[in-house]
Amino acid sequence: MTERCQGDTRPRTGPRARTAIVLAAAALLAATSAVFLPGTASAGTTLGASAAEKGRYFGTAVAASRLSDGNYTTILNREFNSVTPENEMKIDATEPQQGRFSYGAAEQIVNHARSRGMSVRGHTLAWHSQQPSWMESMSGSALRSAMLNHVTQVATHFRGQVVAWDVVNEAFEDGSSGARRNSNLQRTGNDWIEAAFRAARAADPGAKLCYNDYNTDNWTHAKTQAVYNMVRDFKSRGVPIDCVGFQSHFNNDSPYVSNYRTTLSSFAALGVDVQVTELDIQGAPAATYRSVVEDCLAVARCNGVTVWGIRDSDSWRASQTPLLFNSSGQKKAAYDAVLAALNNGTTPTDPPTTPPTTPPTTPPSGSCTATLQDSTRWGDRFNSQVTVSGASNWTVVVAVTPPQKVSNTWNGSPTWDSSGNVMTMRSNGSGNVFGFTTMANGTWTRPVVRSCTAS
Ligand code: 9MR
Repeated sequence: MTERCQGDTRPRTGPRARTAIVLAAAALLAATSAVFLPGTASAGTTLGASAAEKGRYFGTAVAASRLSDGNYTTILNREFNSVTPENEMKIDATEPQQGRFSYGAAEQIVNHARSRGMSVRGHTLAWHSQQPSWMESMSGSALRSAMLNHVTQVATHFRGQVVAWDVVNEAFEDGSSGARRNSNLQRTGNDWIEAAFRAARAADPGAKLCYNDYNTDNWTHAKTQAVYNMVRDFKSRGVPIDCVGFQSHFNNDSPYVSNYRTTLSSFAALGVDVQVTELDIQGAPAATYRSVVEDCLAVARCNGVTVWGIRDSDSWRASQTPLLFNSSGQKKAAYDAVLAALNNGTTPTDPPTTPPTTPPTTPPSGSCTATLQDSTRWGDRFNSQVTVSGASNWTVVVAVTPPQKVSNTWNGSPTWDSSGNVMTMRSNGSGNVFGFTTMANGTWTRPVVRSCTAS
């Protein structure tokens, strides 16, 4: 089904028109089910575009200091559609002195990402590590207040710009205890984690709020079970948690295990999204990278994968050469495996949903033509693809229906109006086809192309 921004496609009324509408609806169903078939979507050629076609993002950690490295930014801009500041949003970076906030390096990354249509994961608001010295030396109610103020200030500052926050990071012990990590934050009271989530929700109600940790990949491990029990408890008591991040730093001491998919799906079954947030694998074995991506694609609520750096030389574990690009920026075998996994990934089986219901509308004519096409659908979101003809330097305005939200875009540079419902997409040299993912939030109305103008 297509919707064009030129030509009269308004629905007619009356009995003949109703027959036409029934026939059109049947055609829509046929067309919609056709796009569900695995392999019918055109294969993407970059990690971000291929992940987006599966309704996911593919992200990387980014260091602000590397944005001046042309080799680095070329790969970043070409391959990724999500970024996580590697250190620039941590507590020591954003509040180096109590009450004095410093956002410059974080904003550099956020602006780089958002001006290119990439989404941003915020990392991290409350953590026992990388605390500024003033916080390290605090305790009790003063620390609790300082922590909550930090969460509030930082989440408010980046409100609307960060799609998901790692609200709390690494709050559980390693080993078999299943206990909370003994930290200055933990010693302020066991409810510090939920207090942080509530403060984050109040500060940025639109952001997804995640708990993030490492060594939580193996379903049988005590730490995994302890985090699972906390999330189940939070969900049962209405603590505002939306997602769980699995760092997934795999190495010989902490290897990938085949029950990883069980871990992801078990957490998802609690009613949270799951995300692979800091993936790197010692030696970058292609088969293991492929398995991780396949596991994510197999879980409907796994909405993205982030690798912890671009080139091996960018990694916090550079000597383990754990990433997808070598130190010269060339693609490794693991890159090919990930791309293949993204392109061959199957669409998860979700509850059946009804197709979009709005009849096509006639937008004002512009100096180019933009055709919107339905693409893959999931239980909570759907993709649309827009093909532009008549211009190479184009601007297309697309509107979604509240409470829908665009969560992801590819092959264009988007900006939004203040409501967040009207997206202006500009060509960015990636060709004349762009796409986006819409979170349905219960409304399956097809997005509307409002205009196409050439410049
Ligand atoms: O990659 C980060 C490295 O540059 C920092 O020196 C280090 C300091 O703690 O943090 C690294 O990122 C960590 C992330 O924030 C949380 N999970 C573990 C990551 C690797 O240590």
